[in-house]
Amino acid sequence: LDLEMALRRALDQDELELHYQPKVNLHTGRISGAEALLRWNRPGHGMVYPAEFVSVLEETGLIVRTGAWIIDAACRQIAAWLESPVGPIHVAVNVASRQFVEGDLERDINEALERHEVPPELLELELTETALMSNAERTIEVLTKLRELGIKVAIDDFGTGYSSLAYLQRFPIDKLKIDIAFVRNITTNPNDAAIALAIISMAHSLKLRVVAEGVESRPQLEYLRRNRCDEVQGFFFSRPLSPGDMGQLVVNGK
Ligand code: G
Ligand code: G
Ligand code: MN
Ligand code: NA
Repeated sequence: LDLEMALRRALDQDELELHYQPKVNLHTGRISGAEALLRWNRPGHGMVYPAEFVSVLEETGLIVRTGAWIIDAACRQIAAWLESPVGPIHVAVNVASRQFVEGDLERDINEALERHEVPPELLELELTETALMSNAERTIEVLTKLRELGIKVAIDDFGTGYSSLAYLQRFPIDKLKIDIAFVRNITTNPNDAAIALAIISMAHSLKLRVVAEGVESRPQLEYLRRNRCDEVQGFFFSRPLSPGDMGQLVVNGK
């Protein structure tokens, strides 16, 4: 309850921030975009990470208001980069299922894109399988409209949920993100490797792109590259960065 009150205050007082973890395109070797990750700069506590408060946002429904703030903040940042030497950056935001059901995600996104004059192609949404399944009809309806605008959709933490191949192809999506659990031991555990390879193969046969998250070492990266994974994200390349550091990394790589 204390945490809920503190989070309401955080929203009112502008204590939330987004950090950005780069994704690298394995075909070009260049930064292809970034995932926006929520941070709470809580007075007296320093930087607080989502593991400590996202569940409270979700349980209290505050995630709907926070989600709208996240989309607006991401679009504001895309616009700032566009007008700077950094240039166009694809930004992925995490979306919770309650945003589809209780919020008006389509309106929030349209307003943010217009307010900041952001091309929809630069915005990507990450949803978990659980979020997709919890209200499939409504989710498909909203995602279909958003994709008509040019927004990209990725399934996050893929492989940990219950999506069958048949189910997956009903959803209007562009990408799968292989869950960190299968990436962690990809070069040492044949079962994890088999799952990762199956996801890559399945994704490509459905014309979807594949991102691996949690890549921490060169052997993991090389294994994924050899096996035709399209993009990687993880500590090997970079931790989540402040907007300033993210922009600097892109500019230095040009
Ligand atoms: O940044 P970090 O690795 O600590 O994030 C931990 C978890 O919190 C991730 O699994 C991520 O999906 C979730 N998370 C981070 N930022 C957001 C956000 O903006 N919205 C939602 N719904 N979840 C987020
Ligand atoms: O949306 P999601 O929960 O998947 O967010 C990604 C989470 O994974 C963030 O909390 C981020 O800090 C974390 N993360 C990103 N890269 C790595 C990595 O290479 N190793 C580990 N252990 N965690 C990572
Ligand atoms: Mn994510
Ligand atoms: Na994830």
